[in-house]
Amino acid sequence: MNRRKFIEKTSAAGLLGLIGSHLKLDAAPAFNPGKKALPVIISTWSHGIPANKEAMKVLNSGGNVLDAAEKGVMVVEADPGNHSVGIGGLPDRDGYVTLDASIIGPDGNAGSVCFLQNIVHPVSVARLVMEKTPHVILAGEGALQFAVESGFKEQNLLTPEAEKFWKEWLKKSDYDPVINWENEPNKYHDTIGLLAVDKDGDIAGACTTSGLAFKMHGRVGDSPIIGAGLYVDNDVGGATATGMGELVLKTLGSFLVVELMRNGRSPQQACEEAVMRIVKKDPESKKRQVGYIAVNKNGETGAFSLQPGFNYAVYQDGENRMIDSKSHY
Ligand code: SD4
Repeated sequence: MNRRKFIEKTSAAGLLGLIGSHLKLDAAPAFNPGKKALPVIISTWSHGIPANKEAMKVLNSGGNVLDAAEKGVMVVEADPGNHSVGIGGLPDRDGYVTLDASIIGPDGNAGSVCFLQNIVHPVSVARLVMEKTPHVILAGEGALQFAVESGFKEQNLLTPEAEKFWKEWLKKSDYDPVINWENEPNKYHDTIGLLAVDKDGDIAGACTTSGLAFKMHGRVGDSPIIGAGLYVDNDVGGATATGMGELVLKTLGSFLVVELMRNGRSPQQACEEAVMRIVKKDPESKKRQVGYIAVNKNGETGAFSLQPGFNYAVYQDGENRMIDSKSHY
């Protein structure tokens, strides 16, 4: 064996050994379809309550889990009083409302749109990208063109109230996303990410947002990036993220959470470990917020955030309720 071949062989073997010892790739959690925990819907922030309600209604009326995820988040997209998703979302620093959304079904198919303007329901455009095109992501003008060709109506998404917030912000134009802007009533950013598991343990997820308020024109966050803001593997579970998308993007957070569950972590442990990855790698973590929620195929749920103040809604066993997430700092 020449030297090069030897190095190739030994490094491949080393790599396999490493994978073997650290990642049990097929170790999905045991699935018990009889369990009372199913169906379950989990979603981010208090707008999760009406979203969960709609998603559960879809499941209870015989709809499939993908419809449940889409219809659930559409409630929030259509609410002009919500300034972080769909119509009424806060604009970028130049005054444009630009939306990001993604969706993943139990078959592992995924679709997303980013930097999309003038369409109230980006999640439904993302679903059509998934179902009607050979692609996963459409962006900007092309996404809008596809939406219009598919029958979506264009509409101005900048409501007078959102415009007022923007004009207020323009006075200082100081862009530094601070922790838990989310909690100021009627302001700023809270993405809706929703995960649904039906009674058979099939999983779908959706995530939709106007992104960070007053972001740079053209900025795309984590929410439309499969594996960052949203990930589902029907053998294991699903995860979705909210908060400062840049920190989620750099650690591919939702994919990480799902892979950790695949390797035996509970949803709670997986969310905690993914947040700790950010803490370890990113000095920004001290000043920013990120929250993850997760569910596994058995209907167990979990959540964790960098900072206090993150909450989420869980609809399970007949009850739709808010839970305060634990946090690192
Ligand atoms: C983003 N993750 O665009 C989104 C914003 C968000 O709660 O989740 N806010 O970075």
